[in-house]
Amino acid sequence: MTPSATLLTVLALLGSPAMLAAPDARELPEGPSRPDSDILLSPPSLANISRVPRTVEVKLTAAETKLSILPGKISDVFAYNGKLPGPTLEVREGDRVIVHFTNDLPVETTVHWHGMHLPYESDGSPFHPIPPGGKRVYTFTLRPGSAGTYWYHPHPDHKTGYQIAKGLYGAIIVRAPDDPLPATLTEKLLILSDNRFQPDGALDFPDPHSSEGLTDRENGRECAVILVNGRVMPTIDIRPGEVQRWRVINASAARIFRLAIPGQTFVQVGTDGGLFEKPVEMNEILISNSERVELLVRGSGKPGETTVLQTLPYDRYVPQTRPVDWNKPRDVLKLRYTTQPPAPPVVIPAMLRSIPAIDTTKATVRRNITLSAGLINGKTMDMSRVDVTAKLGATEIWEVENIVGMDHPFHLHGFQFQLLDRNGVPEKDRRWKDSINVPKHETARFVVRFDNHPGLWMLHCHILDHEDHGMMAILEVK
Ligand SMILES: [Cu+2]
Repeated sequence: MTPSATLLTVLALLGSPAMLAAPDARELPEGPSRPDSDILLSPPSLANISRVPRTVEVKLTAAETKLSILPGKISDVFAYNGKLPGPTLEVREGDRVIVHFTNDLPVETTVHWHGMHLPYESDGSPFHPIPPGGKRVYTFTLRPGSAGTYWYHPHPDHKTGYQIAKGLYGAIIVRAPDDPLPATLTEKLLILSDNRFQPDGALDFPDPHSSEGLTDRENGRECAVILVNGRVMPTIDIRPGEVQRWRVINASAARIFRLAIPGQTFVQVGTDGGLFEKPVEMNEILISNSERVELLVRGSGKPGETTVLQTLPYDRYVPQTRPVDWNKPRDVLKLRYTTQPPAPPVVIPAMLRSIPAIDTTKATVRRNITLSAGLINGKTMDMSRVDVTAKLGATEIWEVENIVGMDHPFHLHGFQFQLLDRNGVPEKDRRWKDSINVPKHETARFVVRFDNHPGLWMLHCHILDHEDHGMMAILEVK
């Protein structure tokens, strides 16, 4: 493609040339009088203690602590290294990662590296619980092409939802040596979640037999207070004309976010397993539980104006337990346009990278995975039962069918896959995914290659209450 063709495509995506802009290479200075208590803060990065080249060695401890989530209130939480969200694991393709994990919680836990292609022993699945006071070393190497946004969270049997709700979740950012997006773009990490509080600030977990508890069991624990990086309604400053790169993670137990900024579009550039081949302009972004998206957000407002990032109504529910206010948009964060002069234009490449197709003609097995109310293929999870056996090296096509009237976000551990079609309608673009929403009464088909890493891998619904009640099965690759 010629350079002018590239530029034209970008203009078509992003609007008029005047609206294309990037910030200065440096972070914008904070004004001395600005109250920054409501500014979106990124979690700190984990410190690398290794001196070996291409090795990232970090220490991670889960422990009870007290933190303020609601302004003026203190909550008893679980936190990684005392932070909520936990510190970000920032690594590069090709790096060897060594995590020295300590469980200082009063309960058993694990750390699952969501979306990572890694050895079975380092997956942090329920097969490798760490008792209170216990330690475990997780090791894995990031393969070429894996740059993207991932996350880590506990995955103990039956207790994942509780431990994530208590505060255990953090981001993983894998960087590429040849990232095609301009390095000058201001990058923001947005870890979306929600929670429920008692008047004194304590986290609220209802009696499972109460009506609220039974609704949580059905819908998943969807909560009224929406959090971004553990804070309520933070502010992102954006310079008029600036283009920011947002990495967004849905870490909530059950809330599906349908993100929109009134009157403007996003340019989506990536998802679970990294960048798309080509940017796609989107009016809104649906991000189900455990999915990630990478977005370019353009500062299209005037100096001094504000707007909001919203989550629009999305009906994932059965009618009986649909929340009364489900059809109301909710504000997620405030976007505030600075009074600086407009940022100079920036060009976004029309082609981001090439994603090699998994060859579907090599598929030797076709499987049907049926999702129903709390069940996968009609069964609840049994740790001593292997549900699906796949040959190491095999290419398989999986058809995941949701036969009930509620959405179920489906996640496969250990292996990124490529979605082929939904309800028989082919996917237009090739993308690496580890989690997909399967809406009520819909079917999604994907191709996956079990190219490496024999072992026992989980496949499950990522509504955490469903998962914890057994909506999970075991794949053995051998
Ligand atoms: Cu489910």
